[in-house]
Amino acid sequence: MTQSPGQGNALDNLLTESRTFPPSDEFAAQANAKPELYEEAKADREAFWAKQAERLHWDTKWNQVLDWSNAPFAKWFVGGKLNVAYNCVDRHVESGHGEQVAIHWEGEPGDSRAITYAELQREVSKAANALTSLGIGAEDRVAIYMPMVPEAIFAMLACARVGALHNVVFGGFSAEALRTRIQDSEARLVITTDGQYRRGNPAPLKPAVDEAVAGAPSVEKVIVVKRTDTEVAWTDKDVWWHELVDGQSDQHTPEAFDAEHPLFILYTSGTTGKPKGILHTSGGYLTQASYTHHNVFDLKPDTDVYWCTADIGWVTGHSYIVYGPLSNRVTQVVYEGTPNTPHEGRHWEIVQKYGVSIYYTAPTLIRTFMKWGADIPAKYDLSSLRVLGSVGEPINPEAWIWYRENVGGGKTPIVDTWWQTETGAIMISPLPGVVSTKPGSAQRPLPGIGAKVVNDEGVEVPHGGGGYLVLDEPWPSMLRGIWGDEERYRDTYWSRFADQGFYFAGDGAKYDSDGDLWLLGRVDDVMNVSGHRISTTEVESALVSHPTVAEAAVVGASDDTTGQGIVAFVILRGGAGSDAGGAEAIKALRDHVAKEIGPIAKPRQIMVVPELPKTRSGKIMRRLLRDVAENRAVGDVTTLADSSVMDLISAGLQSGK
Ligand code: 6R9
Repeated sequence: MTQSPGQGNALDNLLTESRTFPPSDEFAAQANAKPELYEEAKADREAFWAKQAERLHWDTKWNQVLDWSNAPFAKWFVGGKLNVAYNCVDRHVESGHGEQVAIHWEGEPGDSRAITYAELQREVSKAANALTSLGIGAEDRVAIYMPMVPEAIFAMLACARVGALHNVVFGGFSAEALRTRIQDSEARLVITTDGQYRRGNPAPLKPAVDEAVAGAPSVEKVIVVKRTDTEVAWTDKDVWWHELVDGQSDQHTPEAFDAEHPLFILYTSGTTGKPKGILHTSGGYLTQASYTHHNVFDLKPDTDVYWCTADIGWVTGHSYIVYGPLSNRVTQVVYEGTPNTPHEGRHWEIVQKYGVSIYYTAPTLIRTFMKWGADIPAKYDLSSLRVLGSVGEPINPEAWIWYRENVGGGKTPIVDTWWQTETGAIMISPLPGVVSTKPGSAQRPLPGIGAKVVNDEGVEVPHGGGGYLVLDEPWPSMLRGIWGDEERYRDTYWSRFADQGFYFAGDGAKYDSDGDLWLLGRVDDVMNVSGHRISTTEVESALVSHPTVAEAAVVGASDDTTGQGIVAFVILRGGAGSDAGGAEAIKALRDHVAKEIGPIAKPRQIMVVPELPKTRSGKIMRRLLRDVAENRAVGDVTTLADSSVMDLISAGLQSGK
């Protein structure tokens, strides 16, 4: 492995975790998931997935479950036709649930809106008609750059309805990051808002779109939702959402598309500076999103209130706010803002207000709640909660136990769900009511999914040993490629274990002696900061694009709250003034990274150094820099071209330069 696991040695020690929490008889008796699912899937995987696909409404049934003849390009439910938006909205209205609340939307300033399935159907239909009026149809790309407002969900579903691909870009990304994503996907339309609420204040959003669109000639129109009512500059491409959409007919007949019709592109960091446009399609993706949401969260559509705290800018928002939950006729909370606005009990206040019963969040937030103190959740009535979920990075057992005790009242199952933008839906997770949960372990591949831990040669590692996580069977919601880059798709995921035909996930993993799976963090140059994937190269390119920087090396160092924190080592250009490396210069660099990528990529720490440790072939030895960043004794330096470099670096840091 080229990189040690995200949580360093801590996780190794915790692998001896032996506490387990069996489901109560009461929970098991009512659980959606039954133990037989594992057997059923093992007996006939394709028949199993075909049965799961029956959860959806198909206009035309498929004639082949899986076509893997052109591997690694899969086709699932070949010949089938469906409309994804119809499955998430209309069919629930048609089955008599039009008055059920689909979305309890909670704005950061305290405004709220309850949207029923009937209303959702009208809003999505109007938005779909608006897209059609702009000439947007099947196969067109639409970039969505919005905060968590209901229109963002309407927009995604409207795209799905007319067969256009959405490319949602997280609202925290910079203009530059937005521009490259618009350009790579050649989006014809951008949907955005005037501004967004962040930590109690309105912040402008549209200026970033203006800047991005100025450098992205494919964009013909920009639809702007009025959210904060901040004044915005106006160009002749711009049109207000309320002027374009509100007057449209609320009737729209959905068209059935092929099961393999592309649904969306979502960019994620890889090991190079250029983000990858992960492509997902319709039938297989929706099948697995729906199946996993039903079984992993045990959703009961008539009684549960579900809340996934992700942003729609990430894959978790796509699969577990929009497609999985809505296909299952969820009633869910969607919250616009930050967890400590206006106070640190905001999430628990919302749980109490809506009677949330299923809550799905990220370890980084759980650790933040821990820091804020157990007395905060203790002030609220959280007795409605019955299932808790975790996603985005390994959850350390302490955080897991804290979550169960202080949020779950010491009784709720916790589902630690491993998956990726590329896998489209959950792959590894305990099934609540079936599996005895174990703090810190994602435990086992879901029924229908195959996962192995292998060594460099692709040979399975015996239980107890660490290795690479691979997926050894195609799955319905797997990515269908990287937008516009077939070679990169093969190289990144399928070349490492080409002989075995395994998908290489990029994570280290280990099965313990009980056969439970532990995820040990990335094994490539991808960092995981608060559950967000950021590549070291991306941050390095941003740093060296600043005029004062000659060279930069970036590592992810263990961080108690964010999992990993970004630590940058920079060599400044000779000409940089005498205060080089001073607080101001460093602030300028951090701001520069925020401008190039987004605030989430701001280094936690920037160290100015005279040299970087390199091998004779010129490769930066990040392992040694990580030792420095994590305050450890520096490891083996014998492969360095100049072994005195590490002394220079350490001496410079100690003297405070
Ligand atoms: C859904 C999502 C994927 C990477 C993945 C892994 C890490 C996600 C995890 C987990 C340990 C879990 N990851 N869930 N690691 N336990 N339950 O996060 O997608 O943003 O693409 O990140 O996140 O390293 O490879 P994405």
